[in-house]
Amino acid sequence: MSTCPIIIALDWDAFYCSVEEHFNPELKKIAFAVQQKQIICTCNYVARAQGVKKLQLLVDAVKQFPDLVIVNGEDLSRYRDASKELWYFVREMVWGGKVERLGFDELFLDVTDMVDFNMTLLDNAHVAREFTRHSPHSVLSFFFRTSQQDPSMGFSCQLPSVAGNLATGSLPEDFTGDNLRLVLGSHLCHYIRSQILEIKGYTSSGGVSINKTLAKTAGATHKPNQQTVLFPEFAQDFLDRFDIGKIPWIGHKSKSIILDAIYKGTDGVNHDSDRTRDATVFNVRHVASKQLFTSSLGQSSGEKLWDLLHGVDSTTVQPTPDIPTQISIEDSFRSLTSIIEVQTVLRKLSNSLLDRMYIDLMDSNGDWLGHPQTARLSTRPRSTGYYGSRISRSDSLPSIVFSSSHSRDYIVDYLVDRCWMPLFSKLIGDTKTFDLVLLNVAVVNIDKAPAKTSDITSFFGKKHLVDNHVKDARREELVTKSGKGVGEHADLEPGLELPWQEDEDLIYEETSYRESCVVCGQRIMSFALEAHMRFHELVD
Ligand code: DCP
Ligand code: MG
Ligand code: MG
Repeated sequence: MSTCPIIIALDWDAFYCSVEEHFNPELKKIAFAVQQKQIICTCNYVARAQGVKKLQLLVDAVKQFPDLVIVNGEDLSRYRDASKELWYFVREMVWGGKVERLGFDELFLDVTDMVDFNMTLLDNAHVAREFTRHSPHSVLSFFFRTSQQDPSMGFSCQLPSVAGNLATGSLPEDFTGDNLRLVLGSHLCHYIRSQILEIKGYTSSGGVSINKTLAKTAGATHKPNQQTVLFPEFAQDFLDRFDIGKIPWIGHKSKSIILDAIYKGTDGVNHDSDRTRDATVFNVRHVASKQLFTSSLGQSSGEKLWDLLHGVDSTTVQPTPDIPTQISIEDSFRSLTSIIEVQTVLRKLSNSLLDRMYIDLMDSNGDWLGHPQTARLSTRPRSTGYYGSRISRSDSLPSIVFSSSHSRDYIVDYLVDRCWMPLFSKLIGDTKTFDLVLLNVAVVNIDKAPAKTSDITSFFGKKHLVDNHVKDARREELVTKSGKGVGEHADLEPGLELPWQEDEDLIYEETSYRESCVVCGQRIMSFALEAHMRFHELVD
């Protein structure tokens, strides 16, 4: 009996552009790009056909494409709202709501139950007799049921034909068992994507396979408005041709660690330039070993990454909760050295944090859906570099943030003066001088609110008196062995760019989440940094 999961990965096409087009359909016909600070964070497919690239510097794009229309995308609220709406819509279609959000524009759907229920409806004798022969006469019209209760709900499809592209261009010999389940998954993926387009007006690219990594990787191969199925027997061949940096969750940092470990000579020196290092999955699998991975990346990260290169990913789809587990906002700098600068940044970050709390934690009646208990401030000293460890301190979150009777400015000042600055003093210790490259403010430990919570004083009366943040009661020292704070995934070993968590942050990070490129100094959204570094690899 087959047991492997059937996973669909969805990624909205040119997402920010699609949202803009939704509000202004005229844009559909023209080449346009969405700008955030000095970068084009995305562009529509009309623009891509002309050669405009995602993550191009604005100045270059405008010079190269003088007719390109630029839309300002600094305000993320519309994208966030659309992302949520699409997520809720998809969740309704998936049994048990097994849908995990990754960033704003990606979803993982575990449709195993839906597929297996429909497998039980298939005439097994027919399947066993006909579907192994590849006979054109063996086509079966099948009604895929999307409801267990209502037999009229569903859609028709032809079996064993596959809906969408094949990741390796080849069809399996055998269309029974897991392969047939994947075929059913491909039809379901097609149906879900069609519903999204018909009812919500958004196109997406989909991948269907037996785990999240394979589904996501497959889905990225045919875009826009297409889908791709990857059968397990072809998974290794499929992965082998990618650069390891293209495999989801293997970031720039992990890639360099792996390549350094492979190409380091016996004298401990790298003799090969980046360009001559063969970074294909095929090569890395053959010249490296699991032992080399674990010794360079740590036991757990090494094993996980080694498994990913072999198509093995046992992480399950974790349905995303309605309210986030934490909200964090950050900004990065070349060098932050004065208290005045720190205060200015903290004021700006506090404003963004409050915006985000209102959007993500408050319902349309103004009632709080979740109550963060803890405020956390993190930083990264310049001495540890742009990829260095963060250090964090945290304390109770002043309940004034939930107040509707104080002005925004008052709340922001209160937070800066009485929450963040005391935490900052603890962070930098006795030293009078500091040089920082990052500041992050976060609210964590978010409790789900009881049904009716508009009376904040009754809810917070016991735990969160307005002034309780200054109390010195048992403050956790949050710097751990690895230098990361609690909530910063302190238990992780270096190397694994922990995708799920990092991207969970992504959902809740603000536009200001930028880092400076160590090569050219440009300020780039941190999740774009890796792509940007690839750009350097190509041109330098
Ligand atoms: N985004 C961003 N900065 C980045 C990457 C993405 O601001 N470095 C934003 C803009 C994108 C959205 O996130 O619209 C989704 O990112 P994708 O990488 O999925 O890109 P698109 O959806 O725009 O295009 P595609 O059709 O290639 O998926
Ligand atoms: Mg996308
Ligand atoms: Mg995406």
